[in-house]
Amino acid sequence: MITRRDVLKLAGSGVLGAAFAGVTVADDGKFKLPPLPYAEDALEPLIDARTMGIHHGKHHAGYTSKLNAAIEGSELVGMSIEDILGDLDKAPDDIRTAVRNNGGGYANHSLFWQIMSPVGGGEAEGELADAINSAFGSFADFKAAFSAAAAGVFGSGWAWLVADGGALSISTTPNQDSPLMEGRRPILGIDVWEHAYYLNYQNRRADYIAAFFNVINWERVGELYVASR
Ligand code: MN3
Repeated sequence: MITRRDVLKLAGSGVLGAAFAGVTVADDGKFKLPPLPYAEDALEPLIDARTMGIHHGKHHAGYTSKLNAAIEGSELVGMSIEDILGDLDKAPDDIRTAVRNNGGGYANHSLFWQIMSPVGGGEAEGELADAINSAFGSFADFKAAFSAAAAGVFGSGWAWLVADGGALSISTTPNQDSPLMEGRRPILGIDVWEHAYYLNYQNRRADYIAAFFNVINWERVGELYVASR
């Protein structure tokens, strides 16, 4: 007999389609901190190793453990992060804010590591390039609009490239909110919390955003785009 949790695990494994950014729920129902797909110093000098180590090993790990602590004993245990964030009204009142903040942080960073690479940069290719040209006019126009959105986030938050049934758009969210909370699928995001760049860039967020474009893993973003359709 296949249970709902089995189906969710199958979905997470890619057998039944693409779950959000490959994030899966472990057998014990707890979310796991996904390993970095490269060494902490792999994106040097654009993203320094100390920032990467703290960001993944402390911040992301913290969101993960606090998410697990928040949902423990609730009916959210065993659900995918996509399903949890897609209907926060399902979360009990006393844990909804914790689930929103830490579940968002868990999902956002799980995507963030994947869409960067030590051999990143360049431009989107294939279907994603076509979709970017269709939505924004050209890759350069997209880059300018995305960079402006990221620069314009007041305080802590994220800028996103979101796919809705194949159509692309740029959006921003405050804090650790995710487009998944609006039923929308992010395929690229930049973390503009100061913890993402302050050690290396201090107040120069624009320099960090420019550097980010030199580490974007467009192959992975393209896969996420195709999977979103
Ligand atoms: Mn962060």
